[in-house]
Amino acid sequence: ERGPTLESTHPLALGPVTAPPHTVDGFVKEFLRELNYGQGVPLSRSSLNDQYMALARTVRGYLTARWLETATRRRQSPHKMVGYLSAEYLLGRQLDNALLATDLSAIAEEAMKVCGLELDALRQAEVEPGLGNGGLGRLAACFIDSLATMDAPCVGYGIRYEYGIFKQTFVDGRQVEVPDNWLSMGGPWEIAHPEMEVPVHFGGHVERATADDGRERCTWVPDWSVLGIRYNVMVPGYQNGVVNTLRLWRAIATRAFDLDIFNAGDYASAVRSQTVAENISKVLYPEDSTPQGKELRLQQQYFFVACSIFDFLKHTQPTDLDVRELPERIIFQLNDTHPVIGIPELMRLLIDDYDLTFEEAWAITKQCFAYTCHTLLPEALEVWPVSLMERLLPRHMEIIYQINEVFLAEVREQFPGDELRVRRMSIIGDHPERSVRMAHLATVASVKVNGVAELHSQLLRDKVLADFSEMWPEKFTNVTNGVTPRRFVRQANPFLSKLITDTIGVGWVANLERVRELETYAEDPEFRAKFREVKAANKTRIAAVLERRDGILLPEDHLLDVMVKRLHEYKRQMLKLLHIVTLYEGIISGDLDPATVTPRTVVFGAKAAPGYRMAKEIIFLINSVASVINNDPRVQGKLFIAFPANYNVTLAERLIPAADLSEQISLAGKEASGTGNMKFALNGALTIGTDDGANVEIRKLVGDDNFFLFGMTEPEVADLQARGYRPTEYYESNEKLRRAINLIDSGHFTGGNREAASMVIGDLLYNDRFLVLADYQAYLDAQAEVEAAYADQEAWSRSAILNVARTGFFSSDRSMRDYINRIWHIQTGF
Ligand code: 4GP
Repeated sequence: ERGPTLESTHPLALGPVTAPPHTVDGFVKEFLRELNYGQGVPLSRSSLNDQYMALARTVRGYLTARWLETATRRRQSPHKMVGYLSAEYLLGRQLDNALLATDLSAIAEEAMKVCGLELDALRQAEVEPGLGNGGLGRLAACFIDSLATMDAPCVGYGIRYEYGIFKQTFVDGRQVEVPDNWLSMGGPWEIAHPEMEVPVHFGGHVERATADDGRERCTWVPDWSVLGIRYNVMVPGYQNGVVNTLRLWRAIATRAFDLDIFNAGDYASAVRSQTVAENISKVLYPEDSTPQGKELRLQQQYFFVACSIFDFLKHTQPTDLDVRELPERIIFQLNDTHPVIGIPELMRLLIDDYDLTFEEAWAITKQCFAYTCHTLLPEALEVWPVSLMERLLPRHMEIIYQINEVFLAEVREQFPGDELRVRRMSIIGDHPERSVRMAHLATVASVKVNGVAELHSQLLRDKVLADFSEMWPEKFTNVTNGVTPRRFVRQANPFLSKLITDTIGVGWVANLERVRELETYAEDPEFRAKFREVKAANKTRIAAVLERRDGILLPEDHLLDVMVKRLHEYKRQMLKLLHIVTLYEGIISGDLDPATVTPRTVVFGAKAAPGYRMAKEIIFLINSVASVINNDPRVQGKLFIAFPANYNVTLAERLIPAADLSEQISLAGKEASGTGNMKFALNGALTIGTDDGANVEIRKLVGDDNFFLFGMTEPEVADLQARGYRPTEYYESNEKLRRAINLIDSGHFTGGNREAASMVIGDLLYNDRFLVLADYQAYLDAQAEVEAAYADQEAWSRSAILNVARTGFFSSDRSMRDYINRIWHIQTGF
């Protein structure tokens, strides 16, 4: 970064000061200093929040020294870097991760003891920054963790939402959303730079004039603006001394803007304009996989990419940067279509500010972006009405038209006479209204387009973006998702981590493929016994967490069957619920001898988008079924359902290590990848799953014997739908299914109120877009296999160990290596 140059020759002015000493004494001193001078309280009068803030700041101090070093080193030797553009980062708690990265956990624990405090209590005081919805946001957080661990030059760019993903509560079994004011207690992990403001403009019109050289020049005359304020969050690598940056933008009103109105004497309006500006970074849209096309959302998207690109060009690069060299300096990775407006933004800057021709700018821009798609649902591909785009970003709309013109000329040249194809591929769609198809724009402008699991990438090529892959086959590639082993094994599962380290040494944390060395231990009865002890300890731990957090009393010694993910019809929580109701109905009707039933606790965790009616009805139904089953003495000791509210990263970290069975039961061809599936397997749960997303790769790696596969394949699904799917046929021909559905429909779970489940049941019987009924019997059969397998604990443990040993592939370090080698072509470790 450029900043003022100081003349001082004092050695401390020249470079970063060294980190405080890695000793208990050193840590205590730093901690007390933060408490006294930072929080302004003596230890004896400090609150829990004071102590947490001081502890966080202490750890941040250790990070800062490394952060400055990393930045200095990168500045001295500028190489091509990655700008990871993502509207979401679902970070989870920071403290533990920072302690692990700096190898300070033991020291901090000791130091807190010296101060009469308990590290664990302070850990609990942290509010997790939920700046994301689900898979896509959590993936971004895993990726930046891995990039730091690999010492890769990367800045993550995003939005500093004042309110993250809502807090879910249940009132009479129904989801009620509460705002997530995560910053209310102070944000110790960020460093604000209010002086680094970036102007971002909206609205207005475009003026054109012919310059002396005969070329037309455009000037965008916007009619309102906001400022982007920079917040830096440190992203530590794992015990390698590297700290990268996550740069989040907050919107505030421009001072000039306020002043004009204020001078005109309208104080109220001046304040109102401030509100309009600040709304932009106020709240995360709580949609997952389904964009809802709100104007504020487009404002957010443009706001953060405009800030980020400006920041890169004006602050990260040397002043004499020749923009023609941009492709050697930067690759912007588009995390889904949310940041795609960055493409016309870079074009605009190159043409209007750097005075390049359209052709020159296009040649550069096309080398500076790569696009990751995260979906297969056609309705999830973002489109923006042309009318909105023209009103909010008139210059960008013109540029998009120009890009489209050049692109469609290319299509016509390659496929002469095929106007249908031209219409299909156009960046501008006509139905139901004229709109910009962001996925098309992204594909046209990117060096590479990738899906997030093999099957997903294949379906992108064959279906969603088939015309594009025909035109540019080499543009399409796959990078299978991954998860960070630091957070999701090392931190989340200390018992398993210790067992692994005791067995194969420490190297696995930064080189997860090494867990393969555990494979031979699957045959060792002593190791298996230890492995079971780990699982049991994790179950005890989650029981304590759920009791404290939700007042839920988990039964002991049950098979722990877990389905945690966003609530979506395609993910088929209803299939899981039908299985539960079938077991229950079997027992109470006397058809099923309870003695033959494996005692099972099913844990659900799921938020529904607040506007997603059906998803909210399903949540209500799950809660209704849970309250009846949990209170019915006939199934006591056999069946229990827990649905803790507000599933988040923190809960995931406790729950996943305890699970025996991982539910990954989406309709084949709908789940792009899934990443929860990877976390479960790595923590020794067995998967019951369809041939969908990354399940396919998990099964290939762990082996058929260690995975419960069921359900239709994607081609079978397509075939059934083409033939005409009639769910009632399944209802009529399958007695168990009929009885389960009838029991729900009778009002048994809803206090006799039949209406209460009618929306869900009606949809299952007469629509069932995601073929729940068609896969029901196969799912029951697979669950019977689960029970049989679980009865042999030795064999089960063997399979669970093999799941851990064979899934090292799913480290996000490997995903990052794939991006680096095949998409970004950047160097690490310089
Ligand atoms: C999710 C996909 O649904 C999930 O399959 C995938 O694993 C994840 O992205 C990361 O690639 N999509 C979203 C979203 O979270 O908001 O579209």
